[in-house]
Amino acid sequence: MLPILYSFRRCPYAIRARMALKIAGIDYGLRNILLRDKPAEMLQASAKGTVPVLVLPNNSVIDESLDVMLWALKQHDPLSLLEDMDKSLELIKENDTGFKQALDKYKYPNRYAEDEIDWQMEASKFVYKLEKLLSEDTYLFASEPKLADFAIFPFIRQFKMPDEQYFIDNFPKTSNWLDKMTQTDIFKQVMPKTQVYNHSDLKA
Ligand SMILES: N[C@@H](CCC(=O)N[C@@H](CS)C(=O)NCC(=O)O)C(=O)O
Repeated sequence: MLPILYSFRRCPYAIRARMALKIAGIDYGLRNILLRDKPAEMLQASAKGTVPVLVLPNNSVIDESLDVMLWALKQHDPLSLLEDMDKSLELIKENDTGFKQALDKYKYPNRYAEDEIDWQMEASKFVYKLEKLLSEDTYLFASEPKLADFAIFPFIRQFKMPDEQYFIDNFPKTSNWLDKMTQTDIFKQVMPKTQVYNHSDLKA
């Protein structure tokens, strides 16, 4: 029996989980879901209702994307992504907390219109940090990508979207890094549109 992954194609957390499983060479049954219509089986496995959720053949459940990455890579880490992991974990924590909050507000400005805060500027603080790291080496911590590169770039892909020119002009190194990460075969292999679980008529 294969593990089952509940996933949503564009979700940056689900993308990082799918990539780690792919890199580790772990096969799984993909259940591509709609966030607005979550399958009961998924909510039964993890009541918090976020993707990704990985259900293992022994029925244990991993419902945090970083835990899915670590679980997969601890079994097989052919790209040595876990090398020097503490630095990666610290940066990922920053990505998943302050940056992610600012990113959501930057992406959906109308929802936060009454705010006085410039969310583009708030989110940019973290991206400036990446820009600095990427001016010292090709990837965040080394000349090859590590855990942090794979865990963080799906979020920077979202940061680029509201104002591509702003991103390219202000963060040339990060922009170049993002291009490299999105051009990898691994990313392309985990991004195709697939049939939505329990919606045989729908692809997403
Ligand atoms: N901390 C969780 C966050 C996962 C998360 O928030 N995923 C979003 C989609 S990108 C989600 O499922 N949101 C629930 C919803 O929109 O209903 C993780 O790392 O796995």
